[in-house]
Amino acid sequence: MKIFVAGYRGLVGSAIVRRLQSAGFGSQLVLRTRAELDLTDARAVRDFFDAERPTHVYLAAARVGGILANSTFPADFIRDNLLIQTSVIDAAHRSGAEKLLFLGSSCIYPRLAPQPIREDALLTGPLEPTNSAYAIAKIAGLEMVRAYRTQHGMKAISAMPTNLYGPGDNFDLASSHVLPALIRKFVDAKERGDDQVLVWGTGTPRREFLHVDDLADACVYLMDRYDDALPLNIGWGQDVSIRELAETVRDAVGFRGELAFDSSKPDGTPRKLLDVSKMTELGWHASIALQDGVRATVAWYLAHRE
Ligand code: GFB
Repeated sequence: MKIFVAGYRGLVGSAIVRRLQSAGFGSQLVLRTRAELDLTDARAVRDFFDAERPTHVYLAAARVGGILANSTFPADFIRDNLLIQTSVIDAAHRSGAEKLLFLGSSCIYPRLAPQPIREDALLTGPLEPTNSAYAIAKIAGLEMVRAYRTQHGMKAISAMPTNLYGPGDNFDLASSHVLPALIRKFVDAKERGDDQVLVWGTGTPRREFLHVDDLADACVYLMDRYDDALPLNIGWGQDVSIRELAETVRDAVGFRGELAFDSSKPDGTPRKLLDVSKMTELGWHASIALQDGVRATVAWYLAHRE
């Protein structure tokens, strides 16, 4: 077995590598940095797969970002994701890889999908405009997985993670997702002695958060046990409002000031909670509760922010 984790320096890829290493697969990993292998370069990706012939592929490489980055740079999000996933899925097929796991995202479901969102809600309604370019690229990836299964008999599967967080996340305020942004804002505010922290939007949107180590565990579980065209939701099973999330982060950081809301910033989709009953039926469930995961991620940030 030779395992290629594409995007191994990112939030998801690094968690998958940690999970595989702890399961004793460390010596079977083949990893490349972006400088060593540009995954948007189809020729380079073909050459890499022909030379290394990985048997198992975790496609965790993607251009990702929070609501502001997605709405400011939609061209980069659609271009890079289409190129990365097309290059990797096609090269894996041509070089005879035994199994590939592709990662979608909960934001590819319709903006107003019934909650909790079932897998069959895909392509049943209009998308959330703040991330439609990213979503359409990811939907193309899901369809590509389905098409390569049908036409080529490729053992390719897709998983749909909810909003993720954890060690190795992006804490840059302009491009990050809400959870790392709030950790940074509360830590900075506490250290500066500020009396309030500004939270984007109204605080009313609801999101579900999954620790990335739970996602990595689910990915390895599916690689071993699942081989079907249906993409599977992976989530925690409960959501919180952005206000509740901010209070959780505030308490984990130990900031004593107030929350203020900047309603000039977009709320995005009003609610995003995945129906995880299919994963539950398969015997998998997440285990890291939000309070524990946030506390651990605050500690990680304080130790690694330099
Ligand atoms: O995490 P986030 O950027 O992305 O924002 P989405 C979630 C909610 O948190 C929005 C609010 O309502 C934001 O307005 N929020 C509050 C903040 N304060 C902040 C802050 O300081 N920074 C950020 N970033 N948000 C993303 C998609 O949507 O979901 C991506 O754009 C991706 O495509 C990801 O799929 C999972 O949950 O709205």
